Amino acid sequence: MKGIPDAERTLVMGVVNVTPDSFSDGGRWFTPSAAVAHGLELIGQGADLLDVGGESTRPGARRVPVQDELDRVLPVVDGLVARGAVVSVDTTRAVVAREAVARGARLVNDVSGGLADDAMYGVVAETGVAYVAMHWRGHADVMDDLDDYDDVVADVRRELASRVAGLRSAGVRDEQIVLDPGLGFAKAGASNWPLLARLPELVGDGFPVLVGASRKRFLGHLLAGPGGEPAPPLARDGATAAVSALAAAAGAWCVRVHEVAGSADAVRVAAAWRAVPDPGDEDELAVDEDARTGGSTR
Ligand code: PMM
Repeated sequence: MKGIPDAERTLVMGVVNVTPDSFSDGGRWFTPSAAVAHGLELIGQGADLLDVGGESTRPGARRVPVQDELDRVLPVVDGLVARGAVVSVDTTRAVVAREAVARGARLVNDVSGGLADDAMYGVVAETGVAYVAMHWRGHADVMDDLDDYDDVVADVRRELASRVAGLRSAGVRDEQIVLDPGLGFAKAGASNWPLLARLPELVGDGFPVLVGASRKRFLGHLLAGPGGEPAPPLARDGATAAVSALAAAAGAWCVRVHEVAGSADAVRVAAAWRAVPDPGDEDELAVDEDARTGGSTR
């Protein structure tokens, strides 16, 4: 099946990191069977799709050899696809994307937006797979030094627009493209909040938007204890769910989270919130009244 998965509400993507060192859940689901079991558990908690990744993007992380990434990711993609899950592969490598798509992955989630591998756009064009282009400026070992913006929202939108131009010229269709502001990637703490608060600007650019705030450092700093020490990753899930609600209310297509249950509730709250018609909009109210009465009141 092709195309970007869709629903009436914002989707919830559950994270399945098959890595020994991801910043919030490294090593917990490192064997294929543990990772598949974890993915199925996330579906039970309300995940609409699962993002399988074999390379940590934790700040400072070193690159993983390509064969190790393939060995980590492919058995998990196989196991989850066989159980009917909608699978996304979190990779910056064209060869990993190609193999995962051949095994049934429906989405390629590329945190580098294609900048890490020249062959990526060609694979996306050729396979017709849905593709997340995240805002990125460099690999994890250098990204903390690349946080220099005039206006972080305008700069991120402009850089994402250039990713879109590259995708189009490689033959990728607009219907395949999802954009992501890349929270925490070459973004110091304070740079993340404008990207969230001004999310409607990115949504307004016309592509589905994915938001990945889950357990990130800027939430740890927000929730710092009295001595200023950041809240640990596992203590950031309430704040993550709050971001999910607000992002969904702002029109995000999907939220990417480690703890699914809270965000599954949050996106439903946002959908109910958004479904209430604006009393200032008479056309919308009339349509709503028609829907309730079968159009018999006029
Ligand atoms: N963040 C991480 C990994 N993959 N993908 C997208 N599209 N957006 C993100 O914000 C994102 C991502 C880092 O978090 P992890 O190490 O906990 O998976």
